[in-house]
Amino acid sequence: MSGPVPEVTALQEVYTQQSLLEQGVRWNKLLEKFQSLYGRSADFVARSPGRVNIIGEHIDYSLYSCLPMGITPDVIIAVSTELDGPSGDGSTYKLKLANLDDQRFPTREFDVKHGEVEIDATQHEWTNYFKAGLRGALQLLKKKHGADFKPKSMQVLMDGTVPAGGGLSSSAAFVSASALAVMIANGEKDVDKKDLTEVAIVSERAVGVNSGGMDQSASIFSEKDSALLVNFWPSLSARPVFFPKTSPELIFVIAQSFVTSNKQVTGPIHYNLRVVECSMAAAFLNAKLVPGTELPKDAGPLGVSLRGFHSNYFKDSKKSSAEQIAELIQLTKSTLSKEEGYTLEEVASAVGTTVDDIKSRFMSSFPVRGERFKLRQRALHVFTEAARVTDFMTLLEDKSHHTTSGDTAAYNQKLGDLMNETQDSCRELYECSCPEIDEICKIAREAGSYGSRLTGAGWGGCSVHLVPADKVESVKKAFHDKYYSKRNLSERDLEAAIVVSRPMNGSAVLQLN
Ligand code: NG1
Ligand code: MG
Repeated sequence: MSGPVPEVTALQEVYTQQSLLEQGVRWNKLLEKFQSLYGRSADFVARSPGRVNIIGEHIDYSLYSCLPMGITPDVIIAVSTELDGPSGDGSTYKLKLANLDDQRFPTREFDVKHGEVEIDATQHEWTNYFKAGLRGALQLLKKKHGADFKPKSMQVLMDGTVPAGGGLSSSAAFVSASALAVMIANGEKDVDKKDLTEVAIVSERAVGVNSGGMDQSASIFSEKDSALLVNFWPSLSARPVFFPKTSPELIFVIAQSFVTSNKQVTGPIHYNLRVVECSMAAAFLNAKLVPGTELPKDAGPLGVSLRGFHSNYFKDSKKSSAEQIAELIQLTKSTLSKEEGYTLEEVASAVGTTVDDIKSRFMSSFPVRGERFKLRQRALHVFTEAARVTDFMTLLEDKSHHTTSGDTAAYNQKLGDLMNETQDSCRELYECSCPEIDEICKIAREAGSYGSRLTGAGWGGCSVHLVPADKVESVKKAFHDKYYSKRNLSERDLEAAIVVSRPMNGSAVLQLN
């Protein structure tokens, strides 16, 4: 389902009827402020939304499929390019970056020399995300147009409504919208969604996170009224997946925990460490179970993945993918037997190499800290989660449920059970939940949610709940009574605490003149 990022002419094409008024006010504010800030009107606005992941958590960077959907909160970037063309020889051009929320995100100006964008990932600075998208887009443009390519100067004003550090992928929305804005500003027509996604995935790694590709795919490819199955193996592809029209309708309720996990800070002991553990597990299993073979090089952040080991192990096998995964779960239990985790020395000896080699292969691109690497638990999470995604998809695509008759409650509960199992696995095996998220899930289930779990990286952030339409109000009330009212939250936080979003469109461009 590739093709160009759509150009829209009206906000109706981007948002739901219910949110139009509010979004109209917001877009007008953006365009008016643009005019007053830069003394001219914007040429276009690029938009990319956040996402919620329904199932398939922490397996994208192991190159297993996941099932996210685009949501209403998004990043919108207004741009003009006409003024301040490139300097005399075209080697330097100027960027002005402002944010509607200029208290929290102060305006910056910088020069880009010879198309090189410097990013200091050690600084937690909001414009880094724009620069990441800029760098990726410029690389692509240079590749396409050759050495003569001269980027345009840009004036930029952005606004983001995806809560930062909240698991709804504010970063990917920002990077994807930025890369798109740079492509359009430089005259690209019909920006290909797959090219843009690949640029955004690689770009985001420049900000210091070893991320997989789920968020950028969801932000760019999503379509109204459907979830998105994102496959990473053997290469990136995505397709819409429709939920059965059950009665009462199934709704996704997204609830913030207000525990903020900042990957730039906690990456070395959380996110980036998990990426390393999964890649080490792949190398370990490969060395033990397919000795004498190399792990195939692939698009994972560290160049090898559990999915790569999977295909190496089952080369030419006739078994179904469900049988393969079931076997991998058993093999992981017997091969990676140490519950307490492995030291670097143990990993090196199993792989048949030195500690230095392991460090340079797995621990040199991003800082990680760890004494023992829990390869067994991480691999078991990945394989069982991959199986749950398949089971979830099988349920969704079982046409007998695409009617309003039949035992919908039992069917819905099956979907919910899979989400609940994901939460258990994230808590026990992947250790990426936190007590607050566990509590929110319990509150929701007691109030009528079929399935409740963390969404996104975890260690705080957001949770997602599968709720029948007639229980949405009681679930929301339970969150307020039993969780939010016990915390000291600002008006603004409370407003953003719960999002009830339908699946929304991905990236789009609104041309203004
Ligand atoms: P968040 O933290 O929600 O943006 C991260 C990764 C995803 C994926 C999920 C876990 C980034 C940009 N995104 O999402 O690729 O691995 O965690 O499933 O790092
Ligand atoms: Mg993110």
